[in-house]
Amino acid sequence: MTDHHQTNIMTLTRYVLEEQRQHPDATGDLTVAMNSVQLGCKFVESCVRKARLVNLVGLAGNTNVQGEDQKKLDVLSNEMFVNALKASGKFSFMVSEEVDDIIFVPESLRGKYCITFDPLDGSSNIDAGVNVGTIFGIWRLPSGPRATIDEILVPGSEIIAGGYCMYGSSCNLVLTFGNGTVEGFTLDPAIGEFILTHPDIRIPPKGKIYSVNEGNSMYWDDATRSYFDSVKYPSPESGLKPYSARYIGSMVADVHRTLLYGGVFAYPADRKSRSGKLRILYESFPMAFIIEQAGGRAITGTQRVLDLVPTHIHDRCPVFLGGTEEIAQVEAAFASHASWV
Ligand code: P6P
Repeated sequence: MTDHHQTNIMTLTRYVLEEQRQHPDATGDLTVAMNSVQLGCKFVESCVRKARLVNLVGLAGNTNVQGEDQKKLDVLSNEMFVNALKASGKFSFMVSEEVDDIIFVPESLRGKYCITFDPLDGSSNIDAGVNVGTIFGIWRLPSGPRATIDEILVPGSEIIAGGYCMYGSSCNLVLTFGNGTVEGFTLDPAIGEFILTHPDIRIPPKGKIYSVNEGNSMYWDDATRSYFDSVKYPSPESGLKPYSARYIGSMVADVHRTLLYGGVFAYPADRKSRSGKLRILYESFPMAFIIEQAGGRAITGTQRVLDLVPTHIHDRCPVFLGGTEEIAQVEAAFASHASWV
């Protein structure tokens, strides 16, 4: 029987179902949960795509917990995700970058998972048409629907699913369930399905690109400065060429390029932000999980990001993520130079 590829497509829904079948004790709850995540991403993609047409960009007049101006798309995206995830009946708690406090799901709809998400990360770039994205992480609550909020502030290594959806020239959803593989899907708007286009993504151990906001370099500690100097000004005897600099200022876009091409992405601690800028629960943990499952590493400079335990839902941490050889070089710089981490 000839396998007519175009009639036997691996959609995200089918992939999640097949993943469920790998676990005899699976109840299908995560499958339903992932469908609500998919719905949120498809909705945001359609809004971002037509944002400039229906004037959805521009300030919504209020600010979020980070004190940043909330753009209309932020508000819309957050509401869509909260409603879709609540309606799934698979989550008891949610943490959103756009909401000050923990979002409690009504008793009748509580489930055994907690989800943390940034509904529209990089949104300050929307007006310029730069790629933005949704980042999410899913944790299983030991006490299920009866869980208390202390079950959210656990080591990042407890995460069971992590992913992002990037809204750009195409819509790419990248996901891992911690089974050692990272899968990339592309939305086919004609049928409204995410199709597997990048199976088993592996990050190169070493690349040629560094990605950091050098506008903060005067505030860096010695270790951070020493690391970036080592890739910008390689010693003549090393025979190495300087890395290229690529920084979009939208984490999903910068991490996606790093995942596919290799190199290092960083948001280091600096004198202005001693814990860095990126939020642990819904930026650093999901991205660290993806990079590790793709064969790379993610550290604060001195410790593994996924070993951190946040004390507050909007805590931040410094992040260096990339291929194993890149991160070994970061570690060496932090081992031999003063740092705040
Ligand atoms: P900076 C976007 O606001 C964001 O949270 C991430 O998407 C991005 O990596 C970072 O901030 C950019 O921060 O200070 O370099 O503009």
